[in-house]
Amino acid sequence: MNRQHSVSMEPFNAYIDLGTGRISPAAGPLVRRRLSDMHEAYLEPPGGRDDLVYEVHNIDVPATADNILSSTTVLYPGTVHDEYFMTKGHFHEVRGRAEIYTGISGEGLLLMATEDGRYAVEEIRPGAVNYVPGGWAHRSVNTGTEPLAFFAAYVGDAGHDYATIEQRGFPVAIVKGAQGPELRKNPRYQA
Ligand code: S6P
Ligand code: ZN
Repeated sequence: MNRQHSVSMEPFNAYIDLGTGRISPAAGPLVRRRLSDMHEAYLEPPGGRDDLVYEVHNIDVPATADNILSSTTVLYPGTVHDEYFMTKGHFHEVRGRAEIYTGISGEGLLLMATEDGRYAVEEIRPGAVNYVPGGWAHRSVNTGTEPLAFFAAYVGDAGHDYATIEQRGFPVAIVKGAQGPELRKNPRYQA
C-alpha cells in the first residue's frame, strides 16, 4: 500500500553542550525551578531558602503522539537538610507513556515509583541509559558535587501529572549518609 503522510515539519538539529548539558542556541522554552516551587517535596521544608535547583532546556516540537519531545535537565548540587537536590518528579498524564534518560555529566540517581508503592533506583551518569517504563513516576536526584545533566526523550502526548506526587510523595527519599547516598522511608507517603 502506498499511503502518503502529510509532511508538516522540516528536519532540524539542536546542539547539547556536553560539558554543561545546556542546549544552544536555545531550541525551546527554558524552565527554571527554585526551592520555593517545590518546598513540599522535601522531607523537611527548606525554610527561607530559595536556591535555583534545576533548569530544563526544551527542544520545541508539537506535543502530539506523532512527535518525540526531548530536553536536557541541569540539576545543581546541594542539599535541603540531608536530602539531595532533586526534581519535582511526576507521572505521565497518559500513564502508559515511557521515557528514556541518558546521562551527560555529573552523577546522580533516578528514583522511580508505581502508584501501588513499588520503587526502583538506578544511577544516572555519562553513558548510562535509563529506561522508564509506563506507569513509573520519576524523579532525578543529584548525589554529586557538580551539576548533573541528562537528556530525556518521550512520546509527545505523554503530558505531566505533578499533582499525584505533590499529594502522595515518593515512598522513599535519597539522603546524604556517612558513606554516600542512602534511602530513607518517607513517613508522609500515601500509597
Ligand atoms: C519529562 C522528563 C524531564 C523532566 C525534568 C524536570 O517527561 O521527565 O524532562 O521534566 O527532568 O523534572 P520535573 O519532574 O520537574 O518535570
Ligand atoms: Zn517524564
